[in-house]
Formats: sequence, C-alpha cells, structure tokens
Amino acid sequence: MSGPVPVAGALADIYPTPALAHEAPRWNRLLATFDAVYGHRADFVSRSPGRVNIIGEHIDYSLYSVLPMAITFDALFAVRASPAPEGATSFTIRIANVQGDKFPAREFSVPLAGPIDIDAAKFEWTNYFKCGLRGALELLHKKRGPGCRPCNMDVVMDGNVPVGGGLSSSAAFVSATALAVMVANGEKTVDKTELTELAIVSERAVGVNAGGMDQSASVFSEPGSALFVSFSPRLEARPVQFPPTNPELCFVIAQSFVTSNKQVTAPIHYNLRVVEVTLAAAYLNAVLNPPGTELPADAGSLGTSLRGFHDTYFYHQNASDYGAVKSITQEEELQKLIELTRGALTQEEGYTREEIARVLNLSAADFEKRFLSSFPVRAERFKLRQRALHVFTEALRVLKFITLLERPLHTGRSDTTPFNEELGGLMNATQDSCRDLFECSCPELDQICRIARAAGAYGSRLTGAGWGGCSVHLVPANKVADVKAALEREYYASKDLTEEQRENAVVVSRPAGGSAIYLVD
Ligand code: NG1
Ligand code: MG
Repeated sequence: MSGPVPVAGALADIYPTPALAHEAPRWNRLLATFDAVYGHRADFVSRSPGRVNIIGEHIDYSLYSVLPMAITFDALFAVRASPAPEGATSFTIRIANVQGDKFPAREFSVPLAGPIDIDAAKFEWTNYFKCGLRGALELLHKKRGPGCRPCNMDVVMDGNVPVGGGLSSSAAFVSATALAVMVANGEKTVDKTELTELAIVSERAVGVNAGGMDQSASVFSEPGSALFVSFSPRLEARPVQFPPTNPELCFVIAQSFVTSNKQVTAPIHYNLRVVEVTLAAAYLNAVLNPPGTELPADAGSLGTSLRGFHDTYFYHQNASDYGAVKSITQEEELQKLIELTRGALTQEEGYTREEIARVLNLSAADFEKRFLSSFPVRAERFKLRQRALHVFTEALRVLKFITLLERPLHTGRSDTTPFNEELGGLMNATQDSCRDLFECSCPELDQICRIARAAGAYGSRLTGAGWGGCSVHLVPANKVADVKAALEREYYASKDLTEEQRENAVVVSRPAGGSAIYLVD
C-alpha cells in the first residue's frame, strides 16, 4: 500500500470518475476563483479527504491498529508556484479561500533560513497551512540540503469537511497542504508514508498531541474500501473491503453539534488521555515486568506506549517459560493483558502524581519532566485502570472486527443479519467503553446513539476524539430513512440550527479515495 501519491494526468480526467463527478462545479468554482484573485491559471490541485473512524477509538497514540475510512468531503488547494527572485532572502505565500468572508485572504513571507512562526494560541485558519508548510519544508531541506530555495506560492483553498465535527478537517487540510508544497517545489513523486509521517508531526504544532490515524486515512485510503492502519512496528496501511451483505450496509454519519474544540480543551481532555495511557504503560511495566525493564522508545506520542509495554511483557514471558509452552495470538495476548490490568490497577478512583511517582521510583521533579512537560495537562488524579482497560478492550474489538470482515462466515447465506449484528455489536461496545471507561462521550452523543439504534441501526458510536462532534452508525440500507427521520424528530428538531447545519446534520458516506494531485491543463 505504500508508494507514491497518485498524480492524475489532467484535471479533466477526474470529472468522469464517479466519486468526484458531482463535484465538478465545486472544482470549477475553485479554479475560477484562483483566476479572479491572481489573474493567472493554477498549475495543479492538491486534494486530501476527511475521514470517519469505523472502529478503534483513542488507541492510535497507544500504537494499536485502527479502521477508519476516507469520506467524500475534502480539502482542495489550487496552486501556482514561481521561483523566488534571484537574491531574495525570503519567499512569499499568498493564500485565499473560496469562502473569503469567513476565511480572509492572507499574505506572509518566510525567511529562506526559516523559521515559520505559528501562533498556536490564536485561532487562525492559515495556521494549518503553516503547519503543513513547515513539515514539508523540513523534509525538502533534509532531502536537498542547505541550498534548498523554496518557491513563492499562490494558493486558493476550498474545504468542505465540517470543522470541529470529528471528521478530521485538520488532517485533510494539513495533508493536502504538505502535498501541495512538495509538488510546488518540484517533487515529481511524493511517497505516501513520508507524506503521512510528516503530516502527523506537523499537526502537533497546533498543540494537540495526536496519534496518526487521521493523516493515514486521509493519505492512503482507496475508493470503496476501509483502511486498516497499523503503527507498530512501523506505519502500514492496507485497504479492507466490506463483504457483500443482505441487507446491504451503509455508514451514516450524524453530527451532534456539540462543539469540542480540541485545541482549547486538550489539557483536560485529549492531551490528558495521552498522558494517562502513557502513565498506565509505565506503571504496568514497573509492576509486571522484571525489575529495571525500560520500555522501548517508540512512536507513541509521548515516546512510550501501552503497545510498547504489551510487546516487552510478552517478550519477557517468552524468554522465560511462557512461550515455550505455547505461542499465543495477539487476541489472546490482549485478553491476558485485560486480566492483568484488572489485578494490577485496582484503584477505581484513580492515582495521584505521588502514588505513581513512587511506583516508578521517580522524584516529583523527574515525574513532571518526563510526563507532564511536553503538553500541559490539568488533573488531580489519573484514571489508569479505566484508560488501560479501554485501550486493551478496544484493540481487541478492532481485531475481532477485521477478522469478521476478512473471514465472513455468512458466505452463501441469503440473509446476513446475524453477521451485520455482530459488527454492530462491536461498535456498540466501543461506545459503552468510550462513555464509561475513557469518558470521552457526552450526553448528546449517548442520546444520538440510543435514537439511531432504536430506529434500526446495528451499531452506533461516537467517532473521532469525542466530547462532542460526530457519530457513526452501521445501518441496513432499508433503514437509513428511518434513522434519519428519528434523529430529526428526536434530536435535531429541538436544536437551533442554521439551514446549512440542518442540511449537513446527517450524511450517508461512501468510502472515498485518499490524497492526490490533479494537474490543470
Ligand atoms: P479527531 O478529533 O477526529 O481529529 C483525534 C485524533 C486521532 C485519534 C482520535 C481518537 C487529532 C488530529 N486526531 O481525532 O489521532 O486519536 O482523536 O481516536 O487530534
Ligand atoms: Mg482533527
């Protein structure tokens, strides 16, 4: 699945492709806006989609595999590049948006020697462009050395992924930007893994210590497939098809319109969870592995992860006598870790800093430095038991979901309802775990899930970070209208929504393709 990002020969070629054909007016408007703003044609369009996560929530930063899929909403950038004049000490970016009233045009210069300033404290739409730009330039400098002279760029953006709604508008934005900058600066091919890795690191510059699911889904997805993304031992993605079912399955995405601005709430929500699962890994390592065992430095967002603990634990077991008796599957390993966690992390009420530092044999100062200094968090107690149990059970549900998809036992049956229900049941269990163990749901999301299930959804859950945002529902095709109507009646009707919000509240999404470049001829 790795390899270069596809470059479509000519923009005209995309219009007949079914997935994007209905988008032609939008693309035309983008290019017309570009002509009007800059007085010349664009060279190319860079595109990256948003995503919905089907299963595997809040486990990417613990380096467990997840199953998202790209959606048809995307970020588009029309671009023309020109070399910075001879002798110039900086280059210039001019950037406008099709929705100019909401997102005003900006112009900024960047010294050739850098740095690119990003004020993460300010909410400014071009910050995400700067993130992608910074990441891409770092990669170009690494490839080409100090003589690298970035181009001036004229850019117009059109994004239609709902912002702050759990569909990863940010990953679409950053991945499409980074790709645009690479191509504008003469890269003929851009490797998907390289692009994804740089988008992951770049997005952390806006202050959220995120995992890598969104960027992987945005870059790697293929039309018609979900994407199985693994992070350990290295980033890998492969498309996974849903088998034909009867009744046919649809993914319905429903907004809660509870806004959860991750950048603002990170210290008590997202970043705190990253710290809690990292602390759980360190704690379990201290009490379950041989004395003195160090967790491997890995790509978890705080440098060590529950997956790192998982691997070290079974490495030591195998080195003693466990492995000699029988080798066990990853599912069995996770079952074992769930049992061990229940026995080792018994405090339902959570753990104080002092309690954890004592077990880790760290001074208060070292504890702060190691776990609490890279991203600020606020908490008196850390709920290690609940967070670790969520991660291990959710990792197990992902494996079960994939096994079902890849070995469907219903082949040949005319009615696949039991299979459909099994998939849905796993999604429902994820929602319970997000609500009770990870505490990342909210009453509105819980209510939406109840309404959708009562109206015929097999499975309903929050998707993305949670605390608001979006939900995803596995629904038989013949019940989609009922689910929509029930949500309208029992949830949206009492909300004060704009016309546009009402229109986009519920969408049925098909799995769409990932990042690509389209040349304008
Ligand atoms: P959202 O909130 O949908 O962007 C976030 C993280 C993911 C993942 C999910 C929870 C970012 C950019 N992404 O997704 O990496 O951890 O939460 O599964 O913050
Ligand atoms: Mg995001």
